[in-house]
Amino acid sequence: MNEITASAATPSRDAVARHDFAAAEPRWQAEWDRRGCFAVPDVPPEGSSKYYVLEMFPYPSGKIHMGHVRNYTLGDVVARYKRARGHLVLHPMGWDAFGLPAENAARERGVHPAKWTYDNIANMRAELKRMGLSLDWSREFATCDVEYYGRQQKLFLDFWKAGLVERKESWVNWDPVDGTVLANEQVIDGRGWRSGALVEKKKLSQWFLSITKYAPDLLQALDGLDRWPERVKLMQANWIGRSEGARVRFPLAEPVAGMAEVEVFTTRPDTLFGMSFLAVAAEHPLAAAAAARDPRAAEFVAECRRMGTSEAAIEQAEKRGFDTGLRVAHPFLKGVTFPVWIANFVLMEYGTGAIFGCPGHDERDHEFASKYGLAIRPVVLPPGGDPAGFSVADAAYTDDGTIFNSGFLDGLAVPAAKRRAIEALEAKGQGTGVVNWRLRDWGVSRQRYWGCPIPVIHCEACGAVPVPDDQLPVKLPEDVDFSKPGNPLDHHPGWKHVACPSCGRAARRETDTCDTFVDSSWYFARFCSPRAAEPVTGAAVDAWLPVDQYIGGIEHAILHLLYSRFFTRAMAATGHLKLAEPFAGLFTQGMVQHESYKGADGRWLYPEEVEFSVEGDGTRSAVVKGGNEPVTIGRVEAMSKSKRNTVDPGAIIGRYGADTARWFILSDNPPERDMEWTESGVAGAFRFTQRVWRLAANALPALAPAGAPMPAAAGPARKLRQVTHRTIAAVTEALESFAFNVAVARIHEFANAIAEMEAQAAAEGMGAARREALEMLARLSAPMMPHLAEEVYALLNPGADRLVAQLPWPEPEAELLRVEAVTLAVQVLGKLRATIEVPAGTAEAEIFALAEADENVQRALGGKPIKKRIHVPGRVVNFVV
Ligand code: ANZ
Ligand code: ZN
Repeated sequence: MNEITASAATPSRDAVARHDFAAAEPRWQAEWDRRGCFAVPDVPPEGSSKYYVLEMFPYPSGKIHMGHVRNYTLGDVVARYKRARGHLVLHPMGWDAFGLPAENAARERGVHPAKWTYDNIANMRAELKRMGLSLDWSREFATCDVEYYGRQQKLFLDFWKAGLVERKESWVNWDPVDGTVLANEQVIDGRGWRSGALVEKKKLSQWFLSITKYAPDLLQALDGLDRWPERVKLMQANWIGRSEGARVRFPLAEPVAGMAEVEVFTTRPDTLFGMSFLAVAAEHPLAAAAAARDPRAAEFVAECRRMGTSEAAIEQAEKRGFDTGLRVAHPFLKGVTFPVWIANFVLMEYGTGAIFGCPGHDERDHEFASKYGLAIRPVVLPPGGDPAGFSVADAAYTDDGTIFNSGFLDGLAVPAAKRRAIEALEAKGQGTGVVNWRLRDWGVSRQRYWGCPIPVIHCEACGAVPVPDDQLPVKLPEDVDFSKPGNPLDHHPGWKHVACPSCGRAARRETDTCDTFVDSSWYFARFCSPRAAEPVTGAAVDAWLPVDQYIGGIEHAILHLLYSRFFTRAMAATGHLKLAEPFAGLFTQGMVQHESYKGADGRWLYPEEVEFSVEGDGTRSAVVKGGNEPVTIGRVEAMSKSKRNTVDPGAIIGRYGADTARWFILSDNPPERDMEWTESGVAGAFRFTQRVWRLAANALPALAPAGAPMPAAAGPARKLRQVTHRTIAAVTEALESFAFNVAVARIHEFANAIAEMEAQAAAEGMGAARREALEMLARLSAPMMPHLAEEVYALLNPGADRLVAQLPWPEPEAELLRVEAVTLAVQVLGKLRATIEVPAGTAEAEIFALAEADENVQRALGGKPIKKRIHVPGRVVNFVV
């Protein structure tokens, strides 16, 4: 078994002068494949140590970009390293394949979304394969495969049974032209991002996943994620947004439309005496009541509906309001009432959709009160402040302090005043202390074709009925018409008309499909047994999950990761999984950047359209290739299609090979930081691949046979062995800590050291030491440059039965790591006078004696008595006289 083929193991001898990557890379890829180096079983055998490394799967947009190259190279380094360390590594790949671009392609170019998507996948799969990633391709799937989304429908129904799915009415952004709901991000200046139509706020019945049920746990469990970046945990915590406060009920001076009171949510019940108004959201029932009585109120409400609705948009928009003329009574001040406003900065979806305004101590309220001439009454005094002179004219005071102007709360610190105010409200039956969460339930309904159909049938008699198991999967119809606006599933002639599974009467299929974030919330679990009949197989997920190392972009720090954490919990609640946290380790990579270029008329230019020249003083200038139109060299920024500062990975790999692209993308900066892609950088990486090849090829005739005894005596050969083993230790440490750029730097130094030793090729034992060094050069580079590593290793070991991809990670010999001598700087009064070399482990007293005995030191001391001796081990000795 696993016999080696001559073609794979023995690079052509003619190629000694140059590493022929174009021939070598596909050859090694085929060989890894043939030997099944990266395939793992669904259930790891007893006693194996599993490691699951996963990169966020790509959206099949058509071509891979440099962000993918960086992401998948990082993951591949981890996978190859962990495999060499003896782990059974699960490293799969798939496609996050549903989504709007496929539908846009259908509308704009008449190509079916399925064809567009699967063609793109074929293209991108080929590109990824050229990168030489150590993936188990047998596990590949796309979320638009019915084998995947059918199982997702099963999960949806299981969640429903477990009380984790709800159908509720909610306010949505409705694009009347496209006939669809828009996400907040898709509303730009109040208009639909595609249609440009004025967006309406509309109440719609939608499907929701009950993520809020897990809000406390999702927050608390962040503490246990010790291999996640702090930044990501903080973003999640803010998104979940736990705040402690109170709900306070304000009686209306006179009841309206059957309402006698308004309830607000506040985190600052301590500031109740600083109240000057109450405000409700435009969608609040009280606003509706006011609108029914007053056309101007109705006009204001309508205007608010047309506004951009994202929280960020509201935060930035000018604060605007309308005084309804209604008034509420203060809970503690007898006979005092305040006006009720409708305000655009109050969100219906948060708290109760109503607030009490305290302009002295809240920024938004301050801005609002200043604009409308409402009272500003300070009630929190900063530490050391003067109650008579303190005012909040320019800005609200939002920090801690002592309460004043506040009756029974006077003199209390803010936290104590909060508790006291809540007690008083509870005693009067006008409020309660509560914990509020910013997190909302997850609305998953989308009025689109290219998504996972929500497996529900609506019956006039029975209501919403789950699609029975034996009718799953609910397949997307293929014959769809994109010429009309709106959801093609909705105006498909036949698809939605079905019999009610419960009473048999004519009923209607749900035509909403799932938010694509649902698809990406459990794919990591499906990878464990991708062909299973059930969504997941217990034995597979129990063994493989959690993902040990997840790698992806920071743009997914909130939604994708939070949804996946929720899904894992929901799948545990429905018996599919046994764990809560899907990703034990998370790494977020930086972006790939490039200079940007503009032509004389300001149009963006691709890097390959530009020709550079360097002046005598080193300044660079550029013109458009093949002419003399001047080019402005712009900032280095994230690669983007709109600025055309992109470089096509396919072209780079074609020109320099995959190893070069991988090596360069790892070399420049720590992986968590942004890195700049430069032509000179790639060219340098390419030269390095050739250099490694030449070092090995040139040394070949002088090397001892494999297995020859290693030199023991001191001398150049032993020195080389020390360098080799120190490099093994250093590269290992760098790979363990994700410092891949450091690993690259150490390997560069190692190559330099090997080259410097070429002059001493004839020294005793050098044949064996050099063989070892070159083999290690190959093996240590293998996670980063896997093809070159195989090529060099095979050159050194023709006919070897194992590939580098199958070899264990090298261990350094402790004896060769030992530091034998230490060089110390010797100072007198802080001034360098000599350097001495002492054997490692020399006692301090002896070090002082040796330092003092040095001729130059003696001269500097000039016979004066030494007052103080200082020794910084390994670095410096200083004498004070
Ligand atoms: C009175 C008050 C006085 C407030 C004060 C703050 C400072 P977090 O921490 O994010 O939970 N608020 C409550 N519901 C709101 C809504 N639906 N839309 C807009 N704002 C709302 O914020 C809670 C605070 O945000 C609440 O506390 C409330 O204003 C406001 F000196 O109540 B506060
Ligand atoms: Zn029915």
